[in-house]
Amino acid sequence: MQELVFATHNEHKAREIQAILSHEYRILSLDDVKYQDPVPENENSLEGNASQKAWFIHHRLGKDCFADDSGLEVDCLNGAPGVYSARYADLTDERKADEPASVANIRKLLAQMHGETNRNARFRTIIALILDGKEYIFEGMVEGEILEGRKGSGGFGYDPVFLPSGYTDTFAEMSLEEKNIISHRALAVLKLVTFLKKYRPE
Ligand code: ITT
Repeated sequence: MQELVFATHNEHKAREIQAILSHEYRILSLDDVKYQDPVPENENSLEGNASQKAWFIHHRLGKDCFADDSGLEVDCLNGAPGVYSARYADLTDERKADEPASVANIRKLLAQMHGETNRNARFRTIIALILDGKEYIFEGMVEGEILEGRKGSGGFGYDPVFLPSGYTDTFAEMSLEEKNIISHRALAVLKLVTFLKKYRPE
């Protein structure tokens, strides 16, 4: 069975993809291959980060691999927080001691958007795959809008303020199964999996 390293320390993400690809590929997380060091992620776009992480691990381990990066892009903020979604509040020191990042990030986002009528936004995921020395990019996207306050207690990150287009529930009000049908991450993974299932080396 062909092995594919997923350049993440997040076991949960790795196991999810393994479940879909169980017969064709063996997915190894960085912990599976005993790679403990951080993976650099200092580009200024999702594409740049996913690509940087995938090539970095490929060069370190000499193996086929893939990496992902995701973010929330808000139109009236010119695409922010985007690639900085995980540390949006930290960028401007707006996180109180002991406060979870997501609480501070949402507070900052709502303050930045106060009074804005154009609340269009999207979540985007990029996956970069290095296979037989070549790079392939997959994108997943979900359009929606940012509410004026939080709704729901599930999910993570910006889920309580993100209402996907055509739905009445925020991501934080959906079950994981419901979110996984329409989410940016699920759509990018589906494209990766479809590609891998059809792939034949030249
Ligand atoms: P890694 O350890 O895998 O890098 P991460 O938390 O950085 O995990 P991502 O790169 O997938 O996760 O996403 C970056 C940030 O974008 C994440 O911390 C959230 O703030 C936000 N985000 C991404 N996907 C999201 C989702 O489905 N719901 C809510 N927020 C999300």
